[in-house]
Amino acid sequence: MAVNPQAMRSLLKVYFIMGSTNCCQNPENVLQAAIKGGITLFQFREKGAGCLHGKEKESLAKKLQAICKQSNIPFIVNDDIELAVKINADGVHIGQDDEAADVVRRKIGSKILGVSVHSMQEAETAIRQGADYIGIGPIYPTSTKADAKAVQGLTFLTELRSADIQIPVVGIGGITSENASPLIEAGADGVSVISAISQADSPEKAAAKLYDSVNRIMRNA
Ligand code: TZP
Ligand code: MG
Repeated sequence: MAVNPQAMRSLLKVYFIMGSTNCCQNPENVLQAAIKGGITLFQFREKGAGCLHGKEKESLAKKLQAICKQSNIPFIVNDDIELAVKINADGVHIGQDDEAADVVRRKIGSKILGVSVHSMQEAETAIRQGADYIGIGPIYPTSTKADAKAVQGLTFLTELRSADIQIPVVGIGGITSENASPLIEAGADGVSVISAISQADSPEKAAAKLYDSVNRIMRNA
């Protein structure tokens, strides 16, 4: 763990994830609007059919990183540890098919490390190996990730919190401002979304609505 858990929890509130293939408009404009709307963390996830590679990927990463920097929004890179280190990103997010979390931790030093997990055992391993937060999902049905695992609803999140696992947790998959509240009530520290913001007519309004729905529950907690 490299980041103070309380600071990590507030960064996870509205965690926007996106790459060029998720946007119907210019990704830079989408990110700028999302930041205006109140996102708290950003992950560059350049994946899927038609995604950018090599220099083009790096160039988009740097542009989005610069936008985040202007607003003090930490910039996380999905999977590509080499890119994250090269451009000095604020962190990386890895899945179970990537390198082990302890290997990644050694490569990135004190940068933020997020790990996707789908079971108690994966969660315990991620924690032991130095994750700052874990991502769980898909919570609801999603069409954004073709190879997403089975929808888990709130079952796994509830199991984690009942076992008194305190690591910062963010949910992912099919989350919108309409269905975000139960997740926070069940113990998630925030929501991560792709399409709810990237495909919205107004990414700014979509981000603001998500922020409101998360914050409303947190104030009552
Ligand atoms: N991992 C599990 S579901 C998912 C990822 C990356 C996609 C989430 O996208 P959306 O559009 O917010 O459902
Ligand atoms: Mg991955």
